[in-house]
Amino acid sequence: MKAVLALGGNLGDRFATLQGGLDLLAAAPGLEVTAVSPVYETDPVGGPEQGPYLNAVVVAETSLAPRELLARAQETENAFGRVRTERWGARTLDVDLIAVGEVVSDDPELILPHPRAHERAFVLVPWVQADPEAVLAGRPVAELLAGLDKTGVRLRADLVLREPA
Ligand code: PH2
Ligand code: MG
Ligand code: MG
Repeated sequence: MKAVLALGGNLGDRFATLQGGLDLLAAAPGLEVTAVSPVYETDPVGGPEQGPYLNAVVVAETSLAPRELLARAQETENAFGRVRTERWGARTLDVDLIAVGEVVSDDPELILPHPRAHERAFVLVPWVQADPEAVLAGRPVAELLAGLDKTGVRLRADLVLREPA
């Protein structure tokens, strides 16, 4: 199945953390990274006053079940010192599952597709760069993006993630 993961963080060495998170995810058995988006610097959406994020999207081919993927994502966050305090607060690394194949889940621990992805330019802008054909819940991501404000999402062409071997 194809899995789409969104990475973001706004504390510490943000770019090193994104690269480290990507490398750690890619090291998981049963997950092969097939595309990595450019890196974007993004204004924080929601939550308390906080600094700008770096965001990127990773597309992978996986044989892992959604629950196992979620566990890998959370281990990766923990490995980079993620501390959960306030909802939508500042963090070193956030790894969100955006979509896993065509799986639809309303389990409160893992809602798929991600319930807010369709309205988040900081997810959809990098995603469509990694996969121009991307579809979210039956709608082309490029089309979803046409209706969103993208002013808070800026390409950081100077920061390029290395695709894991
Ligand atoms: N993540 C959030 C809340 N707000 N804003 C930006 N720009 N990027 C994020 O990754 C982000 C956010 C909760 O996960
Ligand atoms: Mg998130
Ligand atoms: Mg998260």
